[in-house]
Amino acid sequence: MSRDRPPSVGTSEPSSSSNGIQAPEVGPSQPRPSKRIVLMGPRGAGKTSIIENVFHRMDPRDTINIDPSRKPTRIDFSALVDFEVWDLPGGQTDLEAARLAASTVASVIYVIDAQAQTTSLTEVTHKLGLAIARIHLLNPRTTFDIFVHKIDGMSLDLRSDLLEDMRQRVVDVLADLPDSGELDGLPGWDRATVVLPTPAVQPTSVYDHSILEALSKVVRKLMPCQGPLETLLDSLINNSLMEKAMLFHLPTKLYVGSDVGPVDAQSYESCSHYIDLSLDFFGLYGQGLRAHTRPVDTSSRPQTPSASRVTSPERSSSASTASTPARSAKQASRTRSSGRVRLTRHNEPGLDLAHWEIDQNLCLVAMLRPRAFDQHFALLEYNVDRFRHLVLAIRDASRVVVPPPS
Ligand SMILES: Nc1nc2c(ncn2[C@@H]2O[C@H](COP(=O)(O)OP(=O)(O)O)[C@@H](O)[C@H]2O)c(=O)[nH]1
Ligand SMILES: [Mg+2]
Repeated sequence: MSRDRPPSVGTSEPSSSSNGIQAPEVGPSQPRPSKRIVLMGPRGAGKTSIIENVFHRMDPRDTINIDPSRKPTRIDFSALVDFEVWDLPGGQTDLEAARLAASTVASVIYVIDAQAQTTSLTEVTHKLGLAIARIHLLNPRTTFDIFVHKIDGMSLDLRSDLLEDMRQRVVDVLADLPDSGELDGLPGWDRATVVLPTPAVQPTSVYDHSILEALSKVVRKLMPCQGPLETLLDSLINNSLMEKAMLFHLPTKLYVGSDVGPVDAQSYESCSHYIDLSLDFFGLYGQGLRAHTRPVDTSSRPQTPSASRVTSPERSSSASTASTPARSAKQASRTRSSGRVRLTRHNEPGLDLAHWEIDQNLCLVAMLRPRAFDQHFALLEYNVDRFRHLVLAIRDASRVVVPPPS
């Protein structure tokens, strides 16, 4: 797959706005190698299915036809930071054997088949404990996540029991390893000083949003710009009558940023469904994913409240009463697309969901209070325009200019 763009270098710095959204402190731009994420775990756990489903939008039902992986494969994508995602063939946990220097691996995701026999889970957990310990000794900065995969079809109770069981198994294995003697002789191992990391355990399935939520968390952990981004999103919602704002990587629907409030599964699903709806809608008109780079029709006006259940996504426009912010919004909306839907319940206006293109891969999705769009349209567009400029400055400051050592 090649959805990523060639790396580019940016030098622009975030600037401050006079309308509430302030530029956060962002360090000087530095060349950075891609963040390397490695998926490992037993054969048949679902690693390649995850890659195919998330990055190639393969229907989960088609993953049944995926051939067993024979060699490591890599996918690149860019979302503020550039990432490489590696899929190791079944059972391989030795990074060196995969020609990946541990020092270059930012994150390891260990995928476990939740539907596997309990006896096999014991063996798998032991193997993953050893892999975590070995990699940690080589690179203490590597983050670890365990995806307890294929949780679809399980009741909520069963899921939480399984997760708790897995967490306990991992904690036990990592606690027992130092006494087992299996780490003795490994470079860097010192019982007195080394503390083995406890990985995050997340439930996943390619049949629902859980895989995207879990992968989003991994990706966000690796983004040094999370702090400034969160500050910006927080400032945006506080100044723009928004309930929630999230920054999405459009090709995958991974979210790479959120305001400081929690991201519950329902908010994520609402935003994710909204993205699908918008893409389908624009797709109807032959624009598909690239709809987001087409010029916007500035002739339409914001819609008035409607009793319909879902208002069709509309192209954004600037308000006709052109204040300074409105003029700025108008300029921006000539080249960037946006849209919204209104959710109504029992004929009462509920939240509005809206999106604004940030760049060809990134999209801001927000939940807005009722009537925010109709009564404060110019302010909203102005603030989003400021937000966009600052996010693009963050993106440019995070760009890769040096290829990762291999
Ligand atoms: N039920 C279920 N099956 C899955 C899921 N993900 C993958 N699978 C199935 O697991 C099998 C092995 O998947 P594959 O990606 O080849 O595993 P890998 O060896 O770890 O790369 C395939 O038959 C997939 O259809 C999932 O989330 N739920
Ligand atoms: Mg595979």
